[in-house]
Amino acid sequence: MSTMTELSGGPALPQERRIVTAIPGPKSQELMARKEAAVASGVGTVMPVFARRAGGGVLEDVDGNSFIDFGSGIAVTSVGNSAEAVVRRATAQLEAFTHSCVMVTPYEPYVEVCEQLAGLTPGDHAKKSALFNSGAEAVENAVKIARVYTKRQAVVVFDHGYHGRTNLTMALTSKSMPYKHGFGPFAPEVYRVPVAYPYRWLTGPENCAEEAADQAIDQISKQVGAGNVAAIVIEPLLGEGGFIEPAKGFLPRIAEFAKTHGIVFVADEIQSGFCRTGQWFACEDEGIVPDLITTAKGIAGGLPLAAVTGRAEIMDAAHSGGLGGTYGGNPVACAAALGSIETMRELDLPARAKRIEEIMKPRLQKMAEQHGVIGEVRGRGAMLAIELVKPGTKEPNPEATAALAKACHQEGLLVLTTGTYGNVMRFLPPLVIGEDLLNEGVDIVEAALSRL
Ligand code: PLZ
Repeated sequence: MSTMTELSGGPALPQERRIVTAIPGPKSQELMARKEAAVASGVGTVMPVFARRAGGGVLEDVDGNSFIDFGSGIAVTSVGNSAEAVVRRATAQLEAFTHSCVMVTPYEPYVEVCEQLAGLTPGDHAKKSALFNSGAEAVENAVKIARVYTKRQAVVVFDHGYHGRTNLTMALTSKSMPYKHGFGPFAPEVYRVPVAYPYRWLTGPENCAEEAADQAIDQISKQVGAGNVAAIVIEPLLGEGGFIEPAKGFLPRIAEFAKTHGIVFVADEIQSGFCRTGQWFACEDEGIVPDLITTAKGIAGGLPLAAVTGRAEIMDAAHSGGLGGTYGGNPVACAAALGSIETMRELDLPARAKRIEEIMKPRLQKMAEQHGVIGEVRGRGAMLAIELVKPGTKEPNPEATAALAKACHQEGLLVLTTGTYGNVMRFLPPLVIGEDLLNEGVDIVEAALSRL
């Protein structure tokens, strides 16, 4: 076993794949029947097994099956589940007090998380933060802050973008099914423009960045009016849209346009942030310094916490009492975040993410050469994906994607799909996963692909 697992500091959970029942096993089936009776049908499930324990690179179910984890609870447990520093700090906080509400009596961990965010996020300007419970709530608040600062209303988002499931963030999210269908009407003053998606750009990838930026800027200028735009919100590496890396040069053009017109440029790094792509934040790869950055997921090792961080003068534009919520920046979640950040620094998790790319990407690329069903391999760090197509075409192949995911699940690999067309298999292992497990997971994908 590689040192990666030893360094994870996780619980004494065997770092192995182990399938001892049919998937799902009898206990999971029993619980699933109870779920179906008691839990609203709208709350879906990717894998029909119930979790019992998780840590390092594995998740164990109630029947004793142990899965290699390539999902991290959707890019959340980057430091591993129940990471030592997260448990230690959160436990101490649980014993001290669980809640006071920062709007009633503040507490140090909240301030310390904001201090950490100021230091870690791109740019050396004065920064401030506000903390919330979920990614969607952070995005909503970024928009509120940008509107009050600019005294403008319009918000620009992109094709294939995902920003959440609340009313405003549904409006910002691109994909109808399952996120928006039947749930309207949606919030007004939201405008969607093209993103530089090289693989699917009509004229090919070569001029994609320039052409997409031209189109986006032209649409904003002509259809909205740059002077009406409060914020441009974009994921530097689009997650739910299909792990799309905007063609190099696109993001800088959009950021420059925002700057020229006094528009607040918001990087939504809820999925791509906190070491996931091999940097602390994905926008660093193109030297982008966003005015505001939204974070969640990886920030707190599994506890619900989210943040908006940005230029002090923008963050301070909201009147006192204008931002908040009962639970935002809960002390236990803040303590967990400090444990998570401590782990990321100590284990140099950006480097781990790069190492994961180094191991996985060439193997995925080799598979793509052998299997026409893989249209493209993409992503950075431990945010990697394969886009599946009908061989010989670029036609999306969601059926093959679903079949591949199911085959992997049966073999003991927890893996997720994504994408506007449901045809992208994404790989989001915990950054502390052992190299043996990582390779074993890729072996499973490879074998399942050959059987497809
Ligand atoms: N912005 C970039 O990735 C959450 C959604 C899973 P919440 N992505 C996973 C699902 O089907 O609900 C996400 C994101 C980006 C915002 C969000 C929203 O974060 O914490 O789920 O509200």
